[in-house]
Amino acid sequence: MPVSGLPPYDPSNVFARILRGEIPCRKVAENDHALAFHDIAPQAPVHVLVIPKGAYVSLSDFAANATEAEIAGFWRLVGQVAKELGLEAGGYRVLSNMGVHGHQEVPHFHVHLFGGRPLGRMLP
Ligand code: D5M
Repeated sequence: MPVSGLPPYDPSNVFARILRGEIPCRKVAENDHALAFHDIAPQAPVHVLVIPKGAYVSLSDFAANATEAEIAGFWRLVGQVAKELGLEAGGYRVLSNMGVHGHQEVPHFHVHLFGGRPLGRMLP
């Protein structure tokens, strides 16, 4: 049972379809547990999405139900992508929208990785 307040995982969501190869993505990197690809509507010079390969509807679902290996693999890929895209020198931002109040649009857990310019102060 998801703990996010969102409906149960829907395998027809767009990120599940990307994982199954049914629709294309601009892949950046992947490992056994996670995939990173460019956002289709970038909000910064670098705007990458990192998603787990497992079926988790939200951050809360992932945090509660993913294995230690999945959690480690996911966050290692976030850090790896930031490094490989040259974001460590200037810095970057990682953000996850969760549920209705968080304005989550795609019901497969993901984080946004933004960088490539000063991002300003984050506002709610
Ligand atoms: O944001 C979901 C994000 O997913 C939003 O920035 C657009 C992006 N998106 C949606 N469809 C695609 C495809 N097909 N490729 C790449 N990026 C995509 P959130 O509000 O956090 O759920």
